[in-house]
Amino acid sequence: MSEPARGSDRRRSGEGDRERTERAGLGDDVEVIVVSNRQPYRHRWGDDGIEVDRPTGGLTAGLDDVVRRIDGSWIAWGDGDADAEVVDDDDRVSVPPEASDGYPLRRVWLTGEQVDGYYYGFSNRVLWPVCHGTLSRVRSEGGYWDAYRSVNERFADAAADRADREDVIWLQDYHLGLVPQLLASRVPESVLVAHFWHIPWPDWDTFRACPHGAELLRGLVGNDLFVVHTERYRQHFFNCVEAALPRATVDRSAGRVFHRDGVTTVEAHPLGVDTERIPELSTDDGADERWRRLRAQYDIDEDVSVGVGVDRLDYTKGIPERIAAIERLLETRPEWQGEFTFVQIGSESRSRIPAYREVQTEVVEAVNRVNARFRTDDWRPVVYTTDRLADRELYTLYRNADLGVVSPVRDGMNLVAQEYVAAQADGDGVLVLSRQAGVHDLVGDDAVSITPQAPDEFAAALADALAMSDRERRVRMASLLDSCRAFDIDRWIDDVLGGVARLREDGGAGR
Ligand code: ADQ
Repeated sequence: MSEPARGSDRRRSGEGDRERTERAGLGDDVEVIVVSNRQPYRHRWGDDGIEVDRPTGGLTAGLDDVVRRIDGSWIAWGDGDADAEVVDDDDRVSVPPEASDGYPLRRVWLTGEQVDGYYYGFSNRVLWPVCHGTLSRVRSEGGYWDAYRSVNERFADAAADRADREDVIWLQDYHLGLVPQLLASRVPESVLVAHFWHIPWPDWDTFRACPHGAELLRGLVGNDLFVVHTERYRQHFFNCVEAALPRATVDRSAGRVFHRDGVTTVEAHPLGVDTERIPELSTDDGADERWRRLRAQYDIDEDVSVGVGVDRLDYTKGIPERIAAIERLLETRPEWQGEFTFVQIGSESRSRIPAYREVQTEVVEAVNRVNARFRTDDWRPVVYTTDRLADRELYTLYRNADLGVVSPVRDGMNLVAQEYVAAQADGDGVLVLSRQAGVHDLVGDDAVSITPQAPDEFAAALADALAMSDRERRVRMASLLDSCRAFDIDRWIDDVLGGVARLREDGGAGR
């Protein structure tokens, strides 16, 4: 498999469409190198040889398209069992597979022990629960931190190997918190380092429970630009830096942290979805037929109202709370029995961690309980599947669902809420949304707001949403659509890359 020329070689040959880097003001001689734990494409052995799949998640799909358009490159953990079969001598493969205008994906290999300590350990048993404020779930075993550090070194080496001149290294998420600091001694000062943190940044009173918290913060202030979803997270980050790094100074009006090794600019840019592509797919020629098939597959009667939830099976997503609220709705408002079906799509996630296996069991038990209580011969209140839906099917389901129910107990942003809104080409769906999701800051009370841990209030909100007049549905949805379009994925990319470009104009890296 041949790899496309490195950015600068392409630039010399005049190839490539650098529209977005140029638009952001980065110039056409800059390569954006995305670095993330999860890769956009994975090669696996299937029945007929090597197959390619795409991990679940809106972010990798959105960024993949961008990296392609800007002739960037990507570095990520090669976690597919056939990944090593398709790379070249430098561990790179061109993706998307078969595309003539692909970009290089460099795979970083990790041992089972590293994955246990870095991914299932420090990232997902320490940082994830700390940042979501679920401190009782934090488990810090010996070896987690060392594995996190050594894997971060592997990623920093891979990024440094690729970056030169004025390139931009764009790190994604909490798995790579030490990479920025580690890059300082590995890349020239002219290379800019930016980092997007996809999960909440908690207040200091929560973050101070984080083992190695100060070291993590020192890692992150190695960035030239650190970006979170919301202003609240940004203020929390400043509070944590002030409390944990006594020698750092925060200038809130300038949005900067000054520290021993330089300056870090901190910005808030909410991540959005592709508000053009989603309605296109939810209304294309095959959409009606797809909806008929989905209804048959999930046994949804033609006349019932439909609600939908789509989540990774994570304890932060509030899925058992959602099912409990549906149970309360059917109990207290029996007129909805036989008239409302809720479709819950869940995708398995991090199952090696006990808390994740527990939530999977809890969801199945809750669904069985509600169905056993209320189902009739020709109606089932909750349909539950762990199928992975293709985009067209997912968006068709959203479009035809009367309610989109998003009820995390804590969530950095939540793309499902925005996907549901974007798919409402008919303008008449209702979004029921937890106040504890970052996206609530964006759309506010145009959604029907709920607190997931309050089942009576949640059930009453579901009833209100189901009974809402057509006029009110349309007014609210129009406003929700405006918010999601204003903060779509293109805006996010322009804002983050624009932030990098402003730093460059101001004199380059802060390190
Ligand atoms: P997540 O918590 O993984 O990521 P979330 O915002 O909930 O992300 O989005 C999940 C994505 O996976 C959505 O695009 C959804 O459509 C898709 N998905 C899930 N199950 C699916 C299935 N079975 N079939 C098809 N698609 C499925 C983190 C943070 C979030 C933040 C995102 C982006 O936790 O708060 O919004 O990053 O920054």
